[in-house]
Order: sequence, then C-alpha cells, then structure tokens
Amino acid sequence: MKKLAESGLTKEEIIKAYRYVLLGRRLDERLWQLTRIGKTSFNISGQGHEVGQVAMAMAFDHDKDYFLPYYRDMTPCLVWGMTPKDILLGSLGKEDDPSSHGRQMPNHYGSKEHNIVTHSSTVSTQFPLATGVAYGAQLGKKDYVTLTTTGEGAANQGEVQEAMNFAGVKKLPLIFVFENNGYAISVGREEQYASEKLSDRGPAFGFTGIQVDGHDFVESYLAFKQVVADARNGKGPALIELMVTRLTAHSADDDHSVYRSKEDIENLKNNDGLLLFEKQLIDEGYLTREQMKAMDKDLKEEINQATDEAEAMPDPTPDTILEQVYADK
Ligand SMILES: Cc1ncc(C[n+]2csc(CCOP(=O)(O)OP(=O)(O)O)c2C)c(N)n1
Ligand SMILES: [Mg+2]
Repeated sequence: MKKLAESGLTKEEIIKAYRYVLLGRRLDERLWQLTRIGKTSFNISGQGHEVGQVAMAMAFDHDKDYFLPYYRDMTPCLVWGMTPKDILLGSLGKEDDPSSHGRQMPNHYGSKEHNIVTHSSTVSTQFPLATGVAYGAQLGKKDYVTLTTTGEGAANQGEVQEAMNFAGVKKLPLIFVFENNGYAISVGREEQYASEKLSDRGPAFGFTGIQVDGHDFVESYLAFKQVVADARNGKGPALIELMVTRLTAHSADDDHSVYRSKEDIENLKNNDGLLLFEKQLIDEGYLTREQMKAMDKDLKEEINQATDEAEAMPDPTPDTILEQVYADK
C-alpha cells in the first residue's frame, strides 16, 4: 500500500477521509437494520467499496462538479455534501427526501443542491446522461468536471460504450468509473467479460484508462486527482476501474452464500477496506484505536439522531402523487 504521507493531503484531511469511510459503514448498517425490521423496503450496500469511493469523491470540487452516482455510492454522496438525514429520508420515502420527495427507490441518491443527479434503476443509464452534463460544461464554457459510476457487470451495457465513445470524440471533462467488485448479483467476473482489465477500454475510446486498488486510499486518490486535473484542463475524459470488494449480498433481497464459495465469504474480512485503512492509520501514526472508538461513538450518536429526525418527518400525501416527477416549467 502507498503511504498516507504520499497523498499530499494534510493529517486533518486524511482523518476526515477515515471519518467518511466509517460514517458510510455505520449509516449503511443502520439502513440494513431499518430494512430488516420492516421500516424501509430495501437496501443495497456499498460496504467494501468505501475507501476507494472516499478517495474518488475527495478529488472533486463539491461546489461545482457534478456527480451521477449508482446505487452503491452512498458514501461518496456524503462526501459531496449530502447528510445522513438526507439519505435516511430517501430510504424512508419521506416528503423531504432530496432525491425525489419519496418517489425513488431507496439508494437512488440525488440532490439538486449538491449537483448530484439521481439515476434510473435500469443499470448504467446514468452514463449517457453524464455525457450530456459534461457536454453542457464544454458548450457553456464552464469549468466543472462530471463524475459517473457503475458496476463492472453494468459496464457491458451498450449505452456505456456509446457514452464513452462520444466523450472521447468531444474530449469532454468527464470521469467514468467502473466499481469492480467481481460480481453482478450472482454472476462472477469470469462470466462477465474476457479482457484482463476493464480499464483497457479507456484507450479503446481514445483516452486514459487506469485500474486502481480501491482498498488503497492513496493509490486511488492520486489517480483520481490526476485525471480530474487533466479533465479540468481540457485534456478530456478518463476511465478509472476501481477494484473493490462486495462485503455483503447484492442487496437486502438475496443470500450470497447460495452463489459465493465458502472460501470467498470467509476471506471477505481480509479484504475489508475499512479494517485495512484502520490498520494503516494506526501503523503510520495518524490515529490510535481509542481515538477511532471515540469517533465511532460520535458517529453512531449522529446516526441515531438523524434516524429519529427522519422517521418523524411526514410521508408524501396521495394527492401529490403526480407532482415531483417532471421539472416545473
Ligand atoms: C438493464 C438492466 N438489467 C438488469 C438489471 C438488474 N440488475 C440490477 S443490479 C445488477 C447487477 C449489476 O452488477 P454490477 O454492474 O457488477 O454492479 P454491482 O451491483 O456489483 O455493484 C443487475 C443485473 C437492471 N437493473 N437493469
Ligand atoms: Mg459488480
């Protein structure tokens, strides 16, 4: 693993990154609890993706850059400015849900205030939309960069290639990310694609493609920092393949022990980015175990409070069913 000091970030920024990783993990655990006790209908989880996701999000300017996430991206949406309460309002389908006022499925993050564009459940349809958002920056001579993500299975959808081709032709300020966790629901990597690296698809469309270890905070952060700077300087798009681990089942609706080997499941704790990051932070003198425990306690309190507040908010009323679907003229 690359040393934390090589990131060029301050100690405070690195501790902040860890705080987001831990917040993402604890908030996702809360979402699973709410699903299991029947208070929410569904959860799909970014557990095991968080370290690479935080590194990714920290490389962008959240005051102006656009993010078109997919369903495992709760943690980068927090880095982008959404709050735990915003996320909970979405999962609970409340009137104040910033993504859709309670119309969207859980985990379909969105926030107009933070330039986060909510997505369709039809996988990867955010890719051509992101191309449009990035083309808007180019046509309007604005210096925002756009980020869009999907999984390695969904990377094989036709519109992903269309979006990447157009972005390459127009040299758009757009970063494409494939979060590669090795599974598309129950289908393993060997049945999804035949090439060694999906990042090789970047050069196929005329731009950079980099595969990074999403368990390695610094390797991920430095790769994103470089491609974001290049995109902002008119050098065009890039593709990052973020190698991550899916620690949970695909969603709250399946049991991964049916299709994952016992060995794979037993090995998950060795590939848990949160635990690896914690060990690195301790070994390199950034935090002590006691400081981590204190932070964990604070975050759990923050999440408890956000849960209480979100649960107390009103549901959308039936007479508003036709509102909030299309933008007002
Ligand atoms: C076009 C389309 N086909 C199938 C589905 C059902 N589906 C939802 S998620 C998923 C697997 C996606 O796997 P991957 O892209 O690897 O992302 P991951 O869930 O592993 O992060 C599938 C097949 C869908 N939502 N849309
Ligand atoms: Mg996958």
